This record gives sequence, structure tokens and C-alpha cells, in this order.
Amino acid sequence: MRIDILTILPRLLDGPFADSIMQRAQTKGICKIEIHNIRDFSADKHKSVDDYQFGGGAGMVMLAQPIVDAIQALSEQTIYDEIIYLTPDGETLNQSICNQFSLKQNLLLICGHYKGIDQRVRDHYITREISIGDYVLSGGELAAAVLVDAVVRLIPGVMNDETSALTDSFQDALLAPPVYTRPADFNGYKVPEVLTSGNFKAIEDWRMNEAIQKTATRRPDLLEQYNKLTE
Ligand code: 6GU
Repeated sequence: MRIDILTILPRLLDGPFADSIMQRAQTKGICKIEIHNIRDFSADKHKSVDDYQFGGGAGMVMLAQPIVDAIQALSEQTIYDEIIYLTPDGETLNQSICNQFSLKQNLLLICGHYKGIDQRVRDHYITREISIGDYVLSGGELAAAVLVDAVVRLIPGVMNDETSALTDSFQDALLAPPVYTRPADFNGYKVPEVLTSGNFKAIEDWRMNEAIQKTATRRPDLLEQYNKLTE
């Protein structure tokens, strides 16, 4: 998979992909992530990337020209399956969307700032608009990092058994059960006995029951979905 990201703040994306699973995915050659500075595509002599909005009102709008020139330049090298704009008024990201994206070859992500990007870019170039939740970030970069992390870890070969995506919360529509490690007695707080029993059937039943209980109290909406899936 190849992921290109357009941003006016490339340094914000230096950190998130430099360690652990994201780094491994890149060194293994499974995923290539490239960050591009939108300002480099500005045709303006001051390299400006934003301007006042037509009709008045507070807040700047990101210019169409640098973004569209960047999309066109990158599209000469790569055919994108999706051109994704990160925006709080987009479709809310979930595991199902992440699964879909993980099956794609090439993704182009566009991070907005200020009041957002000129609507004409959204109308004519963007194929998908994604939000990561009902709160407002100062820009799309952190949202892009969240999306890339959630997608890349699903690509076959990125994770080992230890970090298997299959036992995650949400992958089977239930929240994950509690986990414990040594010591079995920590300052008098004991691990549930069943986990040290060696009875694998009992352990599996306990985990399933805990997952259902936790989902019922924290996310009844998810449990309803789960019950429909397993009917
Ligand atoms: Cl994708 N962008 C911004 N700026 N804020 C957000 C968001 C995206 N998703 C949730 N809040």
C-alpha cells in the first residue's frame, strides 16, 4: 500500500509513523507513507495557501490551487483508490471503514486547517470525507495519523500473532475482555482464578462473558449490533 498525505504542517506527521508497528510496516516494504507540503505547490510569489472567505466571516479558507496542483502532480505517479479529506463534518471513522481502506492499494489524504478547504476541491476531487469523532481538532493531521495507524495495522503481514488484530475490540463488534500479567498477586490484588486454571475452555467462556458484560454496560448500542450479527 502507498499512502500520500498533503499538509501545511508536515512536522506534525514526523512522529506518528516513526516507531513500532508503523515503522515495521514501512521497513518491511508493506506500506510506503509520504508526507507532502501543500505550500510547495503554491503558485503564489508569497507561497500563500489560504485567503479570506467570500461573503465575509471569521476564518481563512485554504486555496484550491495549491491543493489541486498537488493532487494532479501526485496523480501522475499514482492512481489513487480514494482521495480522502479529513474534516469534522465527514463520515465518522469506524472499524468497518478501516477494513475497507486496508484493502486498497493507494490512498491520498488531505489535511485541512482554519475554516477548511475551498468547497470546489471537495466537490470535484475528493472521493471520501472522514471525521474521527464529534470534537474539533485544530487541523486534519492528527486525524490522518489516527486513520493511517488504524488502517495500516490491518494489512496482512504488518502485525505478528502477539499483536493480532483479530482479538481487538470492535473487530468482532464486542469490547475486549480484561487482561492480566505477572505477578498473579500484586499487592494483594489477585488475578481471576480461572485464568491460572489451565482450563482453556473455561478461560474462553470467561473472556466471552466478560466481553459481553462490558459491552452491555459501556456500549449497549454495540451489543445490539453484535446480537443481530450472531442471530
Ligand atoms: Cl478529520 N479534522 C478536524 N479538524 N477535526 C476533527 C476531525 C478532523 N475529526 C474529528 N475532529
